[in-house]
Amino acid sequence: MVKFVFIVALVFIGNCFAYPEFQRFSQENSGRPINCAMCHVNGDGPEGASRGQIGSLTPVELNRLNAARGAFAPGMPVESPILNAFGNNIIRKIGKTKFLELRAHPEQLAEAYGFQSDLDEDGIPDAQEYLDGTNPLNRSHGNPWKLFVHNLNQYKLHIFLIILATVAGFYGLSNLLHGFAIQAESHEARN
Ligand SMILES: [Ca+2]
Repeated sequence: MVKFVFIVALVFIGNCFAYPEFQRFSQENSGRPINCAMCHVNGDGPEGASRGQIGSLTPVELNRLNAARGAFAPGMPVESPILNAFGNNIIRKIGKTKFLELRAHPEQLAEAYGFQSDLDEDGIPDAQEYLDGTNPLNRSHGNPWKLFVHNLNQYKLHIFLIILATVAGFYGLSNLLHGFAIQAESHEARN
């Protein structure tokens, strides 16, 4: 019996409450370890009494939780206190009904959510971060190449100015040295 409980506990450790399908998909698709913090406030999921978990909610927050749980259609105001900005956005955009349907097809969540929203403004859409297994709320967490390209685009004016200043610096220095050489030559010629 103890062994059985232990095995069951092992199976459920790391799963996010009732919807582990999305976590599992993101993890398998990306090869990265995903914890519940991709969509929830608390990295250990919503069950418990810590911050962002059901046991810690005030009556006002419980009302918000119930309202979010009843947001079956897309476009409803959703502010669940156990979900983070990405989690709330998912329910807001596609509605709870569609979300529950997608449990059987977690690979379709990105398409249903759309690729317009980029909550952490790192240039990688939230939906892509779900597929890549990176944190959609952490702008320094993303596919390194995509982050590099985004930063390059964002700072291209700075980079251009640095190159310009460097080239101008070398040009000025070589002209200065050239000027010294002419002066030295004419001084030698006079003597
Ligand atoms: Ca992003």
